[in-house]
Amino acid sequence: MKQDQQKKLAAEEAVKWIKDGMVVGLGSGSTVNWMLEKLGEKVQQGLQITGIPSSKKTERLAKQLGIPLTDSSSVSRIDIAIDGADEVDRQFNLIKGGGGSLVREKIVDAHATEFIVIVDESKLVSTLGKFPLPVEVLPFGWELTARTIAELGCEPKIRERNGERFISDNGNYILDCQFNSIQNPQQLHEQLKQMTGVVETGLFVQMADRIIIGKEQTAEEIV
Ligand code: ABF
Repeated sequence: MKQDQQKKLAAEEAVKWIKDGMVVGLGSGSTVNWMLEKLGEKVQQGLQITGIPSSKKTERLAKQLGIPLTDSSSVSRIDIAIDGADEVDRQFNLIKGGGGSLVREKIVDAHATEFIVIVDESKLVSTLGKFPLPVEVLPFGWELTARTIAELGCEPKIRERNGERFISDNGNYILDCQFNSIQNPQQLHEQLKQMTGVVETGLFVQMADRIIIGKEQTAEEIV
């Protein structure tokens, strides 16, 4: 399948940036899963790294693949983080959080010396916002928080999975906020972050150092 092949190409290109001795932030999502497969092969061939998973799903898969792991409390640095995204623009802004792990992803990605994003070409957009922006909120008073967020011009929807309310790895809820077109990602992020009850937004504003896009036959960096 074309999209899967593109994800695989981007993922395998990103693994080339991982060197012996590195502490590696491991993102989440299907593109990252391809990266973990490749990284697992390199570890079997002798690559010495330590991974920090940004979600319980990633932790389970990394363990199955024999990737040595540690947790965030026992490292003083993250050399490189590799993560997926739901939308990327050419100004290196991202929407993330479709998988529900945006808070831990942002912690890992923000503290990495080098943050590399891997996506298939369907994720590249001229303006962020077609993908509903995930916002992690505290459960207490979430309806009031949602009402305040709606005043910014969206209709927040509480995320559910299999008819149940989605609970993040941090025990919070996620509101998916359809803005359609986000003209100023930094401003919107700041407006949301200062709202009582908001934990974090899925806007990763100019955090990425490299964005690798999987195409038909190759993987290319946005420049
Ligand atoms: C994760 O990767 C999430 O932030 C984002 O939603 C997801 C993208 O999923 P996929 O790689 O499966 O398209 O980092």
